[in-house]
Amino acid sequence: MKLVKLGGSVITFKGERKRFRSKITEDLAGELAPFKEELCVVHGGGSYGHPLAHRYELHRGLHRQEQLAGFAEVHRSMRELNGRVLRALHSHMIPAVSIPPAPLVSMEGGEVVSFTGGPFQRYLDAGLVPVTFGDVVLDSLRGSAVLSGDDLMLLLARVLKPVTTIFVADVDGVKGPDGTLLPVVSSTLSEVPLLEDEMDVTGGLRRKLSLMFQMAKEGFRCLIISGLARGRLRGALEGRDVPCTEVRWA
Ligand code: IP8
Repeated sequence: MKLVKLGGSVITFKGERKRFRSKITEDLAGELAPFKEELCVVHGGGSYGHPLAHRYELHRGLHRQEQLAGFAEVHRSMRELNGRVLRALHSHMIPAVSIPPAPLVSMEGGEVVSFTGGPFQRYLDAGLVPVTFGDVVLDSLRGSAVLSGDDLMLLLARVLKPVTTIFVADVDGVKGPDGTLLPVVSSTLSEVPLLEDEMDVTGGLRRKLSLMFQMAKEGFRCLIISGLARGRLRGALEGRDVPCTEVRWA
């Protein structure tokens, strides 16, 4: 089975307020379509999630009454984005069904402490394509936390045991200091050049990579590819050599 994350920077225009990249997402859905019998999709928040969650400081916990309205608004915005992703998948005859993550995840101090993955396997067994997404969730210590799509990739990989996990980004992969694409990034590499985005409420590229290293450590093949270059997602899913970065443990 294949586990694919459509990054928020690919399916939305990240610098703008709630702008969906419909053409790109539909093209990506077309590339996913041949694999619909063995597919689970996760998507990020992009401009539908991060700026709002940041504005209400939901990644820092619930401390003020007005944050409740913010919590509800971020969730609604993520549901809106999720509806658009579903529509793109449906336009390519992928039987995609939304499984919102919040009721299935318990968080404590910003860390996931339990995850119920059974529903995902049941949907897959029924021939459907489960689609889930990063969202605001309750946190037993802080009140609220932001669960990222990357966290979900690790949690789902443990349950679904995918052959390949693909992170679709708006860049070709990880670049070295001279700007060339690194075909492999290993956990022993001490200095990976990282660009941080201060609006990112789920830890940016640093946290993303550490989750990927964890996935690689647990034996999952983990690729970062560009969703803006046509055919790469399909090529990677077919097991062909495409420009990408593979994240490896050690
Ligand atoms: O873009 C974050 O998911 P991510 C979701 O995968 C929200 O980190 C609500 C910001």
